[in-house]
Amino acid sequence: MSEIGKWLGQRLGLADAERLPPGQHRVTTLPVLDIGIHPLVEHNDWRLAIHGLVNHSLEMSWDELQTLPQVEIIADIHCVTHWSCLDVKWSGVAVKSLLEIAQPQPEGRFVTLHSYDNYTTNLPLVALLDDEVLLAHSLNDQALSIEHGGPVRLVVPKRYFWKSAKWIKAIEIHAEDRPGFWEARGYHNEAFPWEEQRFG
Ligand SMILES: Nc1nc2c(c(=O)[nH]1)N[C@H]1C(S)=C(S)[C@@H](COP(=O)(O)O)O[C@H]1N2
Ligand SMILES: [Mo]
Repeated sequence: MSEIGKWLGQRLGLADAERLPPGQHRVTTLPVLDIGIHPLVEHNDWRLAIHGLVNHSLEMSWDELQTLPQVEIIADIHCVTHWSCLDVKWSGVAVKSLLEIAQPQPEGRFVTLHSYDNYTTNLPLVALLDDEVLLAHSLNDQALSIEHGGPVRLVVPKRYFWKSAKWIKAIEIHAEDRPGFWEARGYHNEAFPWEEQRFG
């Protein structure tokens, strides 16, 4: 390799290393991780409900989801089991644009994400208003496979990956915070990788 190539590689390597939060190592493909049930949800059967403390509860079909503005993000994904996958491309709909339709009520400050495998996870509502929080139907320009949560999963890049509910079925908005599946089993409620909020 040329000197300039080596120099560039080191520069890039360094840059990548700087993108790894504490305690993380890099993987180049996204592993499959979940509680073990891969629900098969056909496009025709897929529904996403938004309910609870909202002015307009809604139930969205796959076709309706496609009519909403489509966005792409490239994000670094960090899992609590210490791997990080950099520059993952997701396409879908910003959760924010769905929440604009549903109109959460002022006292609705927390959400539970419900999935087709009965997994749940929780977040403050404001976390979902971030532009890069997506209902993703594509991963690296391919239709999202079942093992990665297809047809549609949540992607919340700024938190550890367990907050990114695969096979998402409903967004429930309530006044009080309710721990989800892993949060009730000792995982951190907030889950910020740069703060290394893994447990407790
Ligand atoms: N519905 C559902 N979503 C889930 C999980 C799950 O078990 N069920 N596991 C979470 C965990 S712990 C991780 S690390 C990521 C893994 O996503 P991946 O399999 O696409 O890498 O999904 C998250 N979302
Ligand atoms: Mo995980």
